[in-house]
Amino acid sequence: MTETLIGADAVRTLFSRAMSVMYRDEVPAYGTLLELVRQVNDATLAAHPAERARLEALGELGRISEERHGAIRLGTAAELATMRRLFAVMGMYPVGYYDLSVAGVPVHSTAFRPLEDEALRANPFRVFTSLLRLDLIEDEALRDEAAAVLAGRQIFTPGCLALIERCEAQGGLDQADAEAFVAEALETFRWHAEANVSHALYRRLHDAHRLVADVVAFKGPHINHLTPRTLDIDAVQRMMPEKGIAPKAVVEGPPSRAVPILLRQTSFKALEEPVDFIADGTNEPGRHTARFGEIEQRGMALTPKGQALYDRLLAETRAVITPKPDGSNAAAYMAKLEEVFATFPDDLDTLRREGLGYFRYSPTGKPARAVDLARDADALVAAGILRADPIVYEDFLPVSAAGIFQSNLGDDAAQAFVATPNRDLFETALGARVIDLHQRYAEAEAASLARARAELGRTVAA
Ligand code: OOG
Ligand code: NI
Repeated sequence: MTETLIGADAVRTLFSRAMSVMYRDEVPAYGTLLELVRQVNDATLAAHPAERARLEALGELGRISEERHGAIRLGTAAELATMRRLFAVMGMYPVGYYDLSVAGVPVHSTAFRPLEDEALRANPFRVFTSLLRLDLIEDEALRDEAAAVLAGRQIFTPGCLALIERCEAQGGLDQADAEAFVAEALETFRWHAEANVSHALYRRLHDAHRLVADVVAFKGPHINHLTPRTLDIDAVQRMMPEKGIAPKAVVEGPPSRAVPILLRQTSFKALEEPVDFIADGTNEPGRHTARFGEIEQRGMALTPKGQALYDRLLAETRAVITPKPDGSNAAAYMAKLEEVFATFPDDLDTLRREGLGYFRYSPTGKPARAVDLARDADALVAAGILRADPIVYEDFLPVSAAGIFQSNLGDDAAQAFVATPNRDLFETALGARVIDLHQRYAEAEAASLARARAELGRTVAA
């Protein structure tokens, strides 16, 4: 029996491909974005043969333009707890806690993603998953009504729940079950044009916060965007209008640099879509704005020290200028961002020696002597005995996520909430602790160094 199980990485790949097909079908503009990304990636690879060779060596060339993440928003603790089990079937685990209340969005979030290098290499697909915080909505009557609507919905099919249980019981799924599981799971992430509430209730939810309406008014947590990887995010941002799609005002995250750090993201603005609201007798037509397409470009993961520097420089930039949703100060914002970030070291050597980024160490092949084994990593790199390659950031950035949320919730002024991170509440809902992201990178770095040293030890002895 067990030898027929196909492994979580394979299930995840079936899932991410099926989601892509479904979403292109649901949101045609997303298909246009994918085409543009492919075009820009091809042109970038043609212009940079060394980068092409590097990606080929990593085995990444074939799926360069495939989706790297998507996002959903859930309504209840029970939904989040079951979603954790659903993602575990695909080898995706909750990493990081993101409090978005600071940015005027009444949710807190995690990202379900693969953990191990090998799994990330096989398919890095992640899902940024937010849980609505009704506790941040002031109107108590509305809060109760919303909670009652959410309590009455079931976002998972019976077939999906049965296959999650089977996977948990036998430690995996075989090919046929995996295909059935993906088909059942898609039902949860599909768009439902029929709302779960009346138009009147939708409007009240919407007035409390657009996001509340997006979560409460529908039958399920429709996937609200997918995100392929681009090799040149500035080019895609520039070219979107030529393809008839409207980009958000600015690229989120750090500016363009010689050594990319963390994560840069941009999206096209969410589309207005027809919705049928519940009415006595007949349906009442209306509209809702939620779904969009995004692109991402990832760089090096930063240590807590590097992350603190990033946070400080971003805050410094935004204290002077914050991007306006209409794009009118976009160029001035990007110029200021570059100016302020000029103090962030931008070469691998300095980033490593100052402890700002995480690195993966490996022997260069240059023979080491017995005395070398006692030297620290920096000395071994300086001596040409070890090489240090940056570790890619696999997670998200709260300020960027808030920017993505805001630009896709309509461009009204951001609502203010008191910042009330509540990780305990989130973890109680999840039914598990979220994994510490810095710890993952630190462990990966330490493990690579231990392996590299062991290898040097063997060559010295030999
Ligand atoms: C999630 C927004 C966050 C990202 O890439 O930072 C996100 C949402 O809009 O639900 O996906
Ligand atoms: Ni996203």
